Amino acid sequence: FGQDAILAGFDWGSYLEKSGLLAAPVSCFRHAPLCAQWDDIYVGLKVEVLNTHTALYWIATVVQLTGYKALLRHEGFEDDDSHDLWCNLGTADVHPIGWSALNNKLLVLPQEFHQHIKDWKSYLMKRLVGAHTLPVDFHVKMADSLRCPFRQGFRVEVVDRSQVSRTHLAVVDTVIGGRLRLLYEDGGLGPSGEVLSDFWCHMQSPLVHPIGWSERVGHSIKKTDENVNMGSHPAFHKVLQNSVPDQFKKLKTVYMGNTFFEEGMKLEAVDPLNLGNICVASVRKVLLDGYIMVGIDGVEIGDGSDWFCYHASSHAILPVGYCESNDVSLTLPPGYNHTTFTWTKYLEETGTLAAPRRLFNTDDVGHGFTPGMKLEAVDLMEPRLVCVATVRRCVGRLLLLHFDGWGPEFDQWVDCLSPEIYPVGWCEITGYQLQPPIGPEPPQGQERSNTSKKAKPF
Ligand code: MLZ
Repeated sequence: FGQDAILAGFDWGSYLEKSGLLAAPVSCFRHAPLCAQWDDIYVGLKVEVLNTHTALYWIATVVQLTGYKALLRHEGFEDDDSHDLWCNLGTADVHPIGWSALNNKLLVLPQEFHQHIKDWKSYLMKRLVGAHTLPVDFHVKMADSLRCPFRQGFRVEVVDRSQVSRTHLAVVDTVIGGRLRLLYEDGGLGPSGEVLSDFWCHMQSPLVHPIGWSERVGHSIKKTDENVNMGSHPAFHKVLQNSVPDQFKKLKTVYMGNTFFEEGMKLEAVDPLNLGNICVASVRKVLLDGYIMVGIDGVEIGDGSDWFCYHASSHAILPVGYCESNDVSLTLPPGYNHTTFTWTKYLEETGTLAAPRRLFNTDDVGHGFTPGMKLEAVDLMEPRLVCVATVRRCVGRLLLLHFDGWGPEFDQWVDCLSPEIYPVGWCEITGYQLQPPIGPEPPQGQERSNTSKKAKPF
């Protein structure tokens, strides 16, 4: 599986035109390249763009924006959209006005115009007076934001995909657009040297940590099996280098003083293995630095191996009653049903307390996403895959993402600040493979059911 969008003939421009839907603007994605610059990018900007057929530059106007992609109309065509072209502003073929002159490139009037514009010099002057263009440092900023503090051979601690309650040492193999391909240190190699167990996540993912993190906060870590030799894989040929806290995103500091989460307290939590479900859950263990281990009520195996570590500031843990007040269907423990379940009764029955509301980070961050917006999003159950997706719902800072062409059982709740969601055109800029929608969209109006799709870890 895993099909490249370009090979499959997928094109964001025509896909969006067909569906009539909009892409989420780059300014919604705070970790994305050029997010901070995006206020200066708008419809009406003029740019110099390379004509790939003639290898010459000409001037064009942005007539539409979808993510990083701009629909350009060449100067001279005015209301004629027949030659409009989609262009990724993050790639190097689009420049501010004046760039050609500075770089000794020819700005050449395309053949087609010779007939109908007689005095094109004064025509152009008229069109350019008062026009705005890309910031001069646009591509420099772009390159800066793609710099990444990780390289092949860096060691990290990352969630163990075979047992989510513990971490495992891993080595960075590949970095694309800030996303890391990690190889578990004893992941094993197949008969032809292929890696049997890898894991992908963005360098700012909450699942990846510097060396020493597990021990410091009291999280369990799998011991590397020294008998498994990874020596024949190139990532292990490097002088391995331990990653340090400075390379990672700083989390909101939480004060763990007098009132903090306590073992046994109840809450609502996104099920780490079925990310479309928000479930009745319990705090199982309190670690240091604001981390807690959470178990999903009624389905725990009992040995703690299915607990999951969330930071107190995580979007994935919510106070009791959150689903009800936001009209989200809460996934109940087996044996309970929606007509009879109430939190008050449940807390009474189980003799437990609800975790105090103020411990949760449900701050509304004013994110700008709205239902229907398209984006490129990681399928966190197969985190190698960046897929064509749609925002289905927005609840506080949570977004319910739908993967185009896939059933509602694949939907996932993610934080609006998740580093695993990207603007339309991100894959094209970074060279990451984009997964196109498979097949046509399933019939609309179908509500997701609360059933587990698969109990397969990631
Ligand atoms: N092997 C998996 C791929 C699912 C990928 C879905 N991405 C939205 C399956 O077919 O179940």
